[in-house]
Amino acid sequence: MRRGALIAALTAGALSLTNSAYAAVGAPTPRGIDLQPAATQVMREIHDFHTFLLWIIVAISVFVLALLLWVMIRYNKRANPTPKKFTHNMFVEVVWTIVPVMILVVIAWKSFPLIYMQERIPEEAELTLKVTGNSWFWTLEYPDQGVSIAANLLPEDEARASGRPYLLASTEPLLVPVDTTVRVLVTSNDVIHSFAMPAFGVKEDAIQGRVNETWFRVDRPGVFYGQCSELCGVNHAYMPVEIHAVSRAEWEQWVAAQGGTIAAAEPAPAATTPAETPATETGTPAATPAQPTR
Ligand SMILES: [Cu+2]
Repeated sequence: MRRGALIAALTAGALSLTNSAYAAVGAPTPRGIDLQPAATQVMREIHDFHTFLLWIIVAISVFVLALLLWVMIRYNKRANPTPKKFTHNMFVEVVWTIVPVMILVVIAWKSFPLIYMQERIPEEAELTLKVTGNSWFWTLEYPDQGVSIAANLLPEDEARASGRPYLLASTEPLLVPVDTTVRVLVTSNDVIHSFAMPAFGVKEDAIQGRVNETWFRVDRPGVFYGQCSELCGVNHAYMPVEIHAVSRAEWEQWVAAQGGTIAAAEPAPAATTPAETPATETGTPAATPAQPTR
């Protein structure tokens, strides 16, 4: 299916859910070779870093190819019948040690800040999303709003009937508000899973007994798909994540429809991140009351 048709089909399916005008779709496309279009600043930076690495790889590959061709042509048996017998060259050895080290330092210089950016939750995080991996579905919760949904694989016949992508669509899409910094807490009820949303630049392991943290801030409405990205067992391929980014008003309507409550504006949380959220560790999300402070 071409991207345009895919967007149309997905939008039609999504429209019936939330009446939103979806502008974007984050999903794999047939014969696609590039990364998915970015929906967050982190993913844009990942795109840039990817392009930066690609040019370094191209330059090294072209250089090595040129050296090989030069040796094959200039120093073959016919062109160079009596080869020299030396075995060391101090200058060349120093160069081929120093230059790769410098290339690695440049790559590290670019990549370390990006890793830091991905893992450091901004202090102004406005919303907390708790993600729990189960064999084999996701529990997605907004603890402060008292909303919890279980996202299972949408059966194939239902997916085909509604024009949504089988293996990516879930029974209950999660809604997130656009232009909102969302703190994501990731854990597991059983084996190790991984919560991955390519368009957001998010991939975080879900580990039982641990809470891993990451964040995203979606900057445009759309339908975005991810999958479990850690081999977790027989149904690993059947635990998709479907996230709809919508306006704040639509998100609030959805929260209310789920039986949740929007607390008054949260005070900006301190830099301390919630290392302890044991209340829902068992995966049976208690009807958490709104927690105005954190
Ligand atoms: Cu999994």
